[in-house]
This record gives sequence, C-alpha cells and structure tokens, in this order.
Amino acid sequence: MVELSLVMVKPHAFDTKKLGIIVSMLEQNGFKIVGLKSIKLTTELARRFYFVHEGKEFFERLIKYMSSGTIAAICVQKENCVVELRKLVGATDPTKSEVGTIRKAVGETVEANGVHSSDCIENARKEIRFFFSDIELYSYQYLDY
Ligand code: IDP
Ligand code: MG
Repeated sequence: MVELSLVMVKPHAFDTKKLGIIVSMLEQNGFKIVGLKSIKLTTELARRFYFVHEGKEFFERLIKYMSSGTIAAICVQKENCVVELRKLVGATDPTKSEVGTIRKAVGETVEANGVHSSDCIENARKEIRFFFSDIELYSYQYLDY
C-alpha cells in the first residue's frame, strides 16, 4: 500500500549542512518528497511533538535539544513507506546503525541521531498534520500509480 511518513531532520544535522545528503538518500531509495519545510520548534511545539516520551528520563533534554536550532520536516511517499523509512533511517543509536542507513551517515549520538521518523501509520498521519496543511503537500499519486 502506498503510504506517507514523516522525517524530521534534527538541529545538529541541519546546522552541519546534512539536509542535502538526507534528501538525496531518501530520493535514491525511492521515497518521493511530497512536503518539505524548515522551522525552529519552540519548547511548547517540541513537547507536543514528543508527548509520547513525556516522563522518560531523557525527555527534558530531548525537548531542549529539539528546540535549540532549525529542523526540517519532510513528508515522504512510498509503497510500505512507514516500515521502509524506519529501515533506511536505522537504529536509534547511530553506533548500532547499519552502513547505508541515514543515522549511520549523519548521526552523532543517541540524541543527535540525525533524523526522526514516524513509527506507525497512525503516528505518521498525526505527525504529517502537525507540520503540514493540505496545500503544502503535493501528491504524486496521479503521476506514478
Ligand atoms: P526513535 O527516534 O528511533 O523512534 P525513540 O525511542 O522514539 O527512538 O526516541 C525518540 C528520540 O529520543 C530518539 O531519536 C533519541 O534522539 C532520543 N532518545 C531515545 N532514547 C534516548 C536515551 O536513552 N538517551 C537520550 N536520548 C534518547
Ligand atoms: Mg520514535
């Protein structure tokens, strides 16, 4: 099934000019870019985005980090997109990510691991809606399917 998912380029990856590499890896692996924007999250927005992790010991640090600089939100489309994207992104800890994954290529630490990706279809929908309105999403549906 053709699905959409969300990639968020984390602050250090954006600051160290890894946006191009990340977009390129997505495109070369068959993901179509259907939405892209860069913004700086406030702590309030970061809390809303990561609310499922509220209460965990790393939560406050994560919120501080995610609101510390510019991020990019990228909506991608592909067959079986959510699972395929998680594979391309790799393990949470970049030192445990396989060669060929985005986190292996641009991740530095567990926190500054390059990108976020949605973990299921329902969360992908919510996360895409968190960043994008209808007119900001271009569907390739009529070109390719
Ligand atoms: P995921 O990004 O691979 O889905 P999650 O468990 O959903 O991993 O955690 C969300 C984010 O929180 C991770 O990408 C990572 O940046 C951060 N994080 C997760 N676990 C830890 C930890 O043990 N220490 C510091 N940061 C963590
Ligand atoms: Mg997650």
